[in-house]
Amino acid sequence: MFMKGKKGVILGVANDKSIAYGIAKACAAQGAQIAFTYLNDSLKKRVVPIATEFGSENLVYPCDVSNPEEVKALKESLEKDLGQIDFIVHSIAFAPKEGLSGRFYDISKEAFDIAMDISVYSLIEITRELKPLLSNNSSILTLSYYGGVKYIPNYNLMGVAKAALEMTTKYLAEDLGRDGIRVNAISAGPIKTLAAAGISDFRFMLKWNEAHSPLKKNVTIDEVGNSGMYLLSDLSSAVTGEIHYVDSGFNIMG
Ligand code: 0WD
Repeated sequence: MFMKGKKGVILGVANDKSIAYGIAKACAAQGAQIAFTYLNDSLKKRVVPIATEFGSENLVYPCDVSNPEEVKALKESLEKDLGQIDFIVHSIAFAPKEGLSGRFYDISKEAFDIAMDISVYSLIEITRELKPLLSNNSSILTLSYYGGVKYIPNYNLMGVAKAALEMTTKYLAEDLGRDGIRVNAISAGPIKTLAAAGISDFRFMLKWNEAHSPLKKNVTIDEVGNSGMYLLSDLSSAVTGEIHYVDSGFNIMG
């Protein structure tokens, strides 16, 4: 029971295919108490049964990270219902469709701002707003992708956002280390989720990764979940500022 006695919040469950769901499953199996958030009312219908599955039916809150009031309200609710927390999972990203295909130089400032706000700035904002609740032995985890390091066809605007997210992880790790807060990212291999459906030719990405990774397979949300649990637990107590690849080894290939 590596998460026994730990309480935390997971942002970014859209359904039971979400990476955040895999992380919740692994943490709950190790004894964690988990609060969940949902983006809007249509996702609420999906998230409430998932929270119930983990005994968290009374710990489900709205939080659209592009709305600072909802982030502040989340802090108030968590404080009231959980008090101190030990972990945060930020499993959120969004880019307008125009940023995920076509010519890169065509990206509008509006699309750029939206992608950076929801996929990057939200990690800073969530961290700042929830920091008063974090214990001095706590862990924050976000999700990245290799398209933030190397060119990946069609990943375009999200690639730029993931590069910024990875550096945000490192600067936050330095800043919060003195408070006993660790900040890490998992760079996951491609997985068929709602968010992935927005990326053109995603099926080709899956096939390519399977064929060209050392393990010759794609990764599952359970595998990302287990690695996430490690980074959220005391098993990784000396690990911070790390971008941990869970990608069947794809990133080492030339
Ligand atoms: O191949 C993949 N699926 C990979 C995903 C490989 C590597 C990394 N990732 C990343 C994504 O970029 C994202 O950061 O993992 C994270 C989770 O993505 P996911 O599990 O693949 O996708 P999904 O199940 O769709 O969850 C992402 C959720 C949203 O879902 P939808 O599909 O409704 O956009 O992010 C949430 C929302 O629930 N989200 C927001 N939450 C709060 N406020 C917002 C927002 N403004 N926008 C999106």
